Amino acid sequence: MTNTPPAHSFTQAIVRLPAPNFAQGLTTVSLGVPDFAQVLEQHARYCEALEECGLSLTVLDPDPDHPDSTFVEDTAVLTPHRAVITRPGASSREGEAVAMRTVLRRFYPSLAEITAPGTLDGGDICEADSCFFLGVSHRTNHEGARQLAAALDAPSAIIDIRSMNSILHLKSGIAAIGDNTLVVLEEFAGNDLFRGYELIRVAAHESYAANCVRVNERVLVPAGYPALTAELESRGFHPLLLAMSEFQKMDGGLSCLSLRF
Ligand code: CIR
Repeated sequence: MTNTPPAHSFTQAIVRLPAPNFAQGLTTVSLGVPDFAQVLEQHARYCEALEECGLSLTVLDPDPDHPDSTFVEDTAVLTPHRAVITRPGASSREGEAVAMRTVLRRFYPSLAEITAPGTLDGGDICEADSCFFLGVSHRTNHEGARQLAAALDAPSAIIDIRSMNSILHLKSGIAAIGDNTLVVLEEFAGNDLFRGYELIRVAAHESYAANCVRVNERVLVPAGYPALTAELESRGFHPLLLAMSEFQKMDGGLSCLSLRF
């Protein structure tokens, strides 16, 4: 039997530096135009935090042909044994996955790929302790989810978020933080799929913080969300707070800024 480490146990991460035209990426929110100097600062601090968590980073060059390309998580789904290159649901982002294929070949002997008519963004895939939750969204379709489920060869369940206008991806509203615990928006709390998990509910006014990320012994949490931070601490987790204001303006959260493996 293969000895599988916990889903939050990582040694490496891939990140991509933001391109100067970062503000020309896609967004559904009206929080203003990102300030590029702050974008770079917040990204640099994010990278430092991953290193503090014990990860070795592969830092990719900025790609101005793809202003959303710093959100690398959407281009692949990685487990210790498998790498699946996605086919992002936004056509402006398709080339990002093509570029990631070359990078991942350095780390994985073989790569699976989502193919047309499937579409899938990594942000829709949440690996919980014993199951992958596959979000069907305005980016990920049923065919993409079906192909991924087949490639992962692990238990999985679909969660359709297309009627939830408040989130772009499944992981904008759910985080699996290990120890059988999920951080969830209220809207998800009653879902039968989550019955066996400890749930930490995120209050509506802190909804952005639902996208937090367990990395080894720490949980990366966006700065400015004291209720969730205190709840995590009270349950024995160790939050590491990071300023995310400029990425939030482009619908990005903590998980999307890296591919961890
Ligand atoms: C997009 O709309 O595709 C980007 N501006 C944000 C992607 C965020 N990715 C993620 O949550 N996994």
